[in-house]
Amino acid sequence: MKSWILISMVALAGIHLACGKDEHKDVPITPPKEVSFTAKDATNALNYFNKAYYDPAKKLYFPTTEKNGVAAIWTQAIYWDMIMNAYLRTGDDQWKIMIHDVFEGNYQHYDHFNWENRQVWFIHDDMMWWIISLARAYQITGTEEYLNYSKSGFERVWNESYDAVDGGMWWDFKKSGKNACINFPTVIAAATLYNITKDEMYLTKAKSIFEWGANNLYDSTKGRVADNNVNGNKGWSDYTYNQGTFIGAATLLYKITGDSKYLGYAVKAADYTKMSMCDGNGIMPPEGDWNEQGILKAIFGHYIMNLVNEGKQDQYLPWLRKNINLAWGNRDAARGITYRNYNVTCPTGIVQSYESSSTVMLMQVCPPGE
Ligand code: 7K2
Repeated sequence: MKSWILISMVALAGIHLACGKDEHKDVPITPPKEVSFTAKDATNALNYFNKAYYDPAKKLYFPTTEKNGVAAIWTQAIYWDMIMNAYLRTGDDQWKIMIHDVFEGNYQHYDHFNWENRQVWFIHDDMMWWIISLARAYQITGTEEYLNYSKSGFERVWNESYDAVDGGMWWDFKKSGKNACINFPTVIAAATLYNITKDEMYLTKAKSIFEWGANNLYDSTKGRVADNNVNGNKGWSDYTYNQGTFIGAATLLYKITGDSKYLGYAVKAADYTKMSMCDGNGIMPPEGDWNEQGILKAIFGHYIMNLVNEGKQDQYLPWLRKNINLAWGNRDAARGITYRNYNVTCPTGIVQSYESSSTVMLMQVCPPGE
């Protein structure tokens, strides 16, 4: 009898252990889908992102959760923006320290921002993302060194990429096309440098490239931004970051000039993104796992919030919060990281930092609902 009880207990314990194990494997712990993110969540999201993707020794971000190698050069600038936005949101000195750390890591890794190094820099837009972020880092921290690199970088890119005959900026060193990803970031960089220096040369350049872009990379009836212009032909691929930089460029020019035509451009492009690029529920597109496309919505998020704040267009807030709440609710429960497709639970395996970045950025810039 006693041995029967003992055997039964061992067997039951075995079943219990097995069940516990299987339960864990077969029924993934999913966080509630319907969430309403808070300011604390915004900080947690960035901490989880940094835990998964930041290398505190090298002060650089990794491309994936495998923690090998270094994330693409231009994406480090966007992650830097994310830290700056966390600092602006919270005023917490830990993020200010990290602003300087991330600069240091990239400075060491990318040949001290030597803009002439053609191994480090092989395409104009990679440089322009950094030029924007360096100017912003100066605005936030007052560190002259950042401004100096931003100004020298702008001069370097302008001298080679601007087409003095037909207007606009060439995207690659071979001058094969004029893409949105160099043109509207150039406007943002020039307008930001104008705001800092009040040097009219920057404003003239910002207006000239915006105008060229509005004529050659844009459908004004729809508010749709073309991805590129090759030999005068507009390439119509929709990307959230192109809508975002167009919106950011127009918003900056609106603030500087007070000309409402720029605000009109920004609103039209924001409406196109919301009405024509999202699914039936207003959820933004998942954009691919190549070319670091997971980060594109982070860029969009940053600039649409400029339109909300600087252009006083808070009609976009419920839509942005809906996207954040879905993506945050669908985060990976164990690691706290989010995914580029907001409609599905974040995969439990290898995930790219790009794919995890957009919700984190959105949470730093978009205020939580009531
Ligand atoms: O075709 C270009 C660009 O026009 C397009 O938007 C993207 C789509 O692909 C390539 S460039 C890929 C990245 C390279 N470095 C910096 C980014 O601006 C750019 O997206 O994926």
